[in-house]
Amino acid sequence: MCYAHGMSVTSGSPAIETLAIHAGQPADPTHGAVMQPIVLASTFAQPEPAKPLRFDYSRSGNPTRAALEQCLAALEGGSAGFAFASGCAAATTLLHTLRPGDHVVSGDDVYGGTFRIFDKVMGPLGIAASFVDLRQPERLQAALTSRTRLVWLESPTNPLLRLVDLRAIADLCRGRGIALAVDNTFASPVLQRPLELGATVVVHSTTKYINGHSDVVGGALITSDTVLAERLKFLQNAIGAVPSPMDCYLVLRGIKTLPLRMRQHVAAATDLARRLEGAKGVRRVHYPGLASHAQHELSLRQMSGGGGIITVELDGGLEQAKRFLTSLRIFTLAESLGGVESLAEHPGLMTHASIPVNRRAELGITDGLVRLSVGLENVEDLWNDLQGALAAARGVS
Ligand code: P1T
Repeated sequence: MCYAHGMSVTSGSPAIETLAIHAGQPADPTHGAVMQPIVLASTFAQPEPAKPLRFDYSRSGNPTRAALEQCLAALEGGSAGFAFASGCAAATTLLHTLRPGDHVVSGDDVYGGTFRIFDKVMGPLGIAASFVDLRQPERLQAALTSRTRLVWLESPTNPLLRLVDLRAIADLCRGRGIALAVDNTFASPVLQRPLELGATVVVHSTTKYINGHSDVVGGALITSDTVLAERLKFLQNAIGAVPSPMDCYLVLRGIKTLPLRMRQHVAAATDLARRLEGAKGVRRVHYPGLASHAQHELSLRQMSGGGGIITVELDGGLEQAKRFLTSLRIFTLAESLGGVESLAEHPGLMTHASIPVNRRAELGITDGLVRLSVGLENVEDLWNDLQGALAAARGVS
């Protein structure tokens, strides 16, 4: 496969740093432009009726989107990638491979918007979902029915950063002919590659680390299953929730620094998680890279770093959490994660508000829980910001 002009790779695959910059992006053959052109055309001239060249209409396929899709496939080690207008659009398109009467087992700790798709969009269409704590793979076995067609999970999970043993779950699924979808948004392909561990399809909100600059909403699906890839290609075009060429370009540009960014996100989050563990006003720190994380050993086995998100249970309740969040000066109080700038949010009131309150309580999404997305600012500045907000939460100003 040729990754770039003059760079033909015949043996072995280049490392992820090289793929991030070159995969799917050979120099433009017309002008030699080294950056991918943004092809805004909605339609393409055809030499004969119904005999297009490579592209005919930009919902079906577009050169800038194709470059992004090839790059995403290479990063995840898949053979086909599909880009969407959002992570939710990617999820909904994948779920349209199912039929009424089919059953999905989903991890119980997932993004609130994903829960809402299962609960309020796919449920009424006759596709039932069970929500299961997949930290113990045996629980999956108990939840399967003769109609289960798909297992869906996040690892690390949003917002509690729990892990699922991907290889163990993949083995259970494969034995029964059930597809496994892994939402790899929190880890990114730099820290975890689910297809290599046996997943059927990887899901991304490219809005997050993949783009990394909080200026695009996007999503992706990546697979090596050729039958599923054919179906996804059909559904991507038929449903039409595709991203604009401009957004595809921005995501491609963001990807070029993904490996570099992830290394710094992990280094800073590990440092801050350790400091937060001993800090006044902090009840508990959830971070897979900490030795105190219940699944730290699994994180060492299936990830190459604990990620850039830290979830913290503060002493006290909603009032303390609100004081903490509104006292931050460098962390911005906002939904989303994975950008160069640090963000903080309250899962119970914000990203996971669509999950019923009793289910949130069962999961451990408490009033005092806050989620931090550690950005690329100076770590001492971030620590000072957190210390100031912790003091404010305790009523010390
Ligand atoms: O926002 P969108 O691009 O549609 O992606 C949805 C999505 C899918 N999967 C995971 C793990 C996610 O975290 C998200 C979006 N999450 C947030 C906006 C958030 O702040 O958690």
